[in-house]
Amino acid sequence: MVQSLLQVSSLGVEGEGIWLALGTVGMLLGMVYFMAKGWDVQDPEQEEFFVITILIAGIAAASYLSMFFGFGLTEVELVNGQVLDIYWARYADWLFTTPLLLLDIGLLAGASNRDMATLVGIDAFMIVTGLAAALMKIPVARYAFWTISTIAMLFVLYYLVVVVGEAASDAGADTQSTFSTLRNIILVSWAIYPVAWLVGTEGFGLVGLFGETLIFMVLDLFAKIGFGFILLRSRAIMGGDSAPTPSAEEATAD
Ligand SMILES: *C/C=C(C)/C=C/C=C(C)/C=C/C1=C(C)CCCC1(C)C
Repeated sequence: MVQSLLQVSSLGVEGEGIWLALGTVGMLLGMVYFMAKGWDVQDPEQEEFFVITILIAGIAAASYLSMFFGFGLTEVELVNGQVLDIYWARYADWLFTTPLLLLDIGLLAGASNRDMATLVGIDAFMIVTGLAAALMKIPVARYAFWTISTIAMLFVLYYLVVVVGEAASDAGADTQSTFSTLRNIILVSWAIYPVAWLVGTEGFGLVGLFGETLIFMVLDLFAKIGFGFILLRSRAIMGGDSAPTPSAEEATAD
């Protein structure tokens, strides 16, 4: 049923394919912009931020394109007989892109390898338990895993603010200000994901697949392309943060 509808319309189960197409285009545009901007970057440390951020957009573009073609969509039949359409490909995307986003901000802040490993570990646990929540057949189990995943997310956000924030406080003024902007983007956008899951088809179903796909598309673009745009245009990356005096900052502004 799901497959044949997709073949006929290519627009998904509820027409959400339009948002998947827009998501694909948005990620590709972001990726091309980051590639163009990073084309003649020579400094290996700068290059690292470009490679990571281009990779984030590329992985998300591939994931959106695959979902647009109906790959990565599965049906979960609950014990009460209800059938849910779940795009599991999102979780495969997030398993790689959320650690890469944390790597970007961790490198910016100058966090230690040990702190980064902890952060990425909890983050991966959050995504895997989120996938488990989406695939469980027993409703109580779904909400139990949602709760576990959300607790892991709170740890990730806490760690980002306190531990990574502590590392950033030793950096120059440009780095500190870019760090707080990016940290706030993560705090605001990431916290909406579990809410979208809960009100969407995986949870209470207050919003259908059409609306849920739209919400995730906007969140994904903001959390990845918006994030990358601010990071890769920042003076912290592009302007050289070694001279934090106001006059020197003005002289190096692009
Ligand atoms: C680019 C993609 C990003 C930034 C995705 C972030 C995703 C999350 C923060 C997801 C969190 C979830 C929970 C905390 C509870 C269970 C459901 C999830 C996986 C949506």
